[in-house]
Amino acid sequence: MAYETIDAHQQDTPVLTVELNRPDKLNAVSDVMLAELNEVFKTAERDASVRAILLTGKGRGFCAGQDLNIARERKPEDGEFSFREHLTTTYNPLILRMRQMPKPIIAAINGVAAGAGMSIALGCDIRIAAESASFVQAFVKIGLIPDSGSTWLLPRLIGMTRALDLALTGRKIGAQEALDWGMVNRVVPDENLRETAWLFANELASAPTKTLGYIKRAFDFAATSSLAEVLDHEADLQEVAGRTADHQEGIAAFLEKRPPHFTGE
Ligand code: LHQ
Repeated sequence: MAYETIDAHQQDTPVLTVELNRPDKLNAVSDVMLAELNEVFKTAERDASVRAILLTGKGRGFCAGQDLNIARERKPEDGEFSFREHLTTTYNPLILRMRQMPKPIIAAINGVAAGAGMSIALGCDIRIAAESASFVQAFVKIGLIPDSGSTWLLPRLIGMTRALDLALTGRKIGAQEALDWGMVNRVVPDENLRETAWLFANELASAPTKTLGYIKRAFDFAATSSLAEVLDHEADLQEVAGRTADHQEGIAAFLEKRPPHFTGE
């Protein structure tokens, strides 16, 4: 399917690559981009041939957050625009869809990730950053609070002390600091980003896909539940993971001393 603000491609591979495609604006988010991202993730969720998603940006930015040219035209004081309505119908479903996606999403962060663009990066499961990548909780600079899940995701990744530092000051941090703080999984030279992220995505795409989905679900559930609830939830999910063909294959491969061939079933 042809999109206007993103580029999605998957050729003879279980990895769907999604590129944000407004490079002149550092891939700032428009309403069309929000609709297209929601659509591409919805389609990927249902498409069994997709077993991992690689998200990156074209040009020198990953994503600069909400397009401020569009934001300037909006007049909330006239009742013509509601931040609440906008968020609950566009960004929020997108972030929820990413967190609930039963397949891994790998971000290849090629440049700046600012505002909601940083939230989108945080909504991914694995973050591989180029050395020149940077992160900005830009919201406060324009008098807004962090949205699109940043208040939930950021402290869970880097702790409350550092999350509040970034959110209150809006200061930019580089890839190495993000790595030291546990916000990204790896930092690689700019020229190696695509290759590294691609290999990572392919490795995850050959894993037991359904189980990866259950693992994501288990961790997100655990983030807001008691130990007793989590133990019960783990037992429920293990009940289904234990009935997958990939579980049988994993055991057989181990006992037969050969690499497993997981099919995602
Ligand atoms: C942009 C943008 C941009 C348009 C760079 N828009 N053009 C908000 C409102 C409503 C509802 C929902 O949620 C939200 C959530 C949010 O995301 S709020 C936060 C919005 N984002 C920002 O405030 C970030 C604004 N951008 C920046 O601070 C800088 O551009 C960063 C730090 C991202 C990058 O700085 P530089 O590397 O120095 O690049 P630059 O500033 O020169 O930008 C390059 C071009 O991209 C430039 O256009 P031009 O025509 O002059 O070359 C910028 O105007 C454009 N651009 N971000 N968000």
